Amino acid sequence: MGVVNVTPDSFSDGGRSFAPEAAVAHGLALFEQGADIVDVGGESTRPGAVRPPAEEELRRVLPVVRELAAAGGIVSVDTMRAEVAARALDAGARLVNDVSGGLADPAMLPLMARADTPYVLMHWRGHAAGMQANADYGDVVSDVVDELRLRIEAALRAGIPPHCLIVDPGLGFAKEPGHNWELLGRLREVAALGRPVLLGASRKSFLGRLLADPATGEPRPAPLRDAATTAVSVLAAAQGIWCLRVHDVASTCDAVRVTARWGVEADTSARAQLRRRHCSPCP
Ligand code: PMM
Repeated sequence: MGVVNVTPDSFSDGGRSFAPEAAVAHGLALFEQGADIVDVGGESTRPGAVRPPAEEELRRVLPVVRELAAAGGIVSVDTMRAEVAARALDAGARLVNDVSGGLADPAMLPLMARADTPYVLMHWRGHAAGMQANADYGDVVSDVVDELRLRIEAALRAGIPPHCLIVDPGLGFAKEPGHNWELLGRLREVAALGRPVLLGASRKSFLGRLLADPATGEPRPAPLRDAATTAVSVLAAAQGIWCLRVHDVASTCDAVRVTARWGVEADTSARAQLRRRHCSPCP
């Protein structure tokens, strides 16, 4: 899954795709590089970010979703708002990536029950403005898995078919670096929820901290974290993670192909799995 952030303030790509034409061109390039899915988002979720109004989010994402879907690719919309998800689905999106796991907007789960479309439930403990204050865990992996299980149950109660549900441990969302590493080291416990797992480690600050300049202690800047992201992609693919959400699609595609050829259980085609597990029973 390649990332297109149609935001002026994303930490990872600094607003490079803020203009719709630039965002569309970037999304097409990601498909060209091998992305099975392109994820279009209009709200920055970096720690401390202020939410745009819904109208602004719609203005950012809809033209980009429409054009990328018209070009024939599988487009995902990264939104916590049911209204944005509904309009994006009408514009051709085929997957909804909700970083709040249905918690931010009470209309989201009922919408997804009607839509019968793949839906990513991410582990979430509050909006970006204050989320790092919620990075308080006993055992982070058990806590995240328990909280994700509650979200799966809520989604099923709302009528979302089980085959549409994908889970994500939400690296960097109300997590300190050590929490992210613990989750990565124990991904199999997340996979044991029995749903496909999506992982978003790309360029995140825990990688920047790991790679900090030894002289100054300054974290490695976001655009220089792609090799580390690729390493995460290899290790995650080797554990059968269903989908990797990344900025540098080309290097992750290569990494996943090497992992698969090595003989571990990676599946190089998220598209095939998406069809098999989700899209074929969904309209
Ligand atoms: N991370 C970001 C945004 N959306 N969606 C999912 N499912 N998982 C993530 O980890 C995730 C996400 C923030 O990163 P960005 O600014 O690079 O988009």
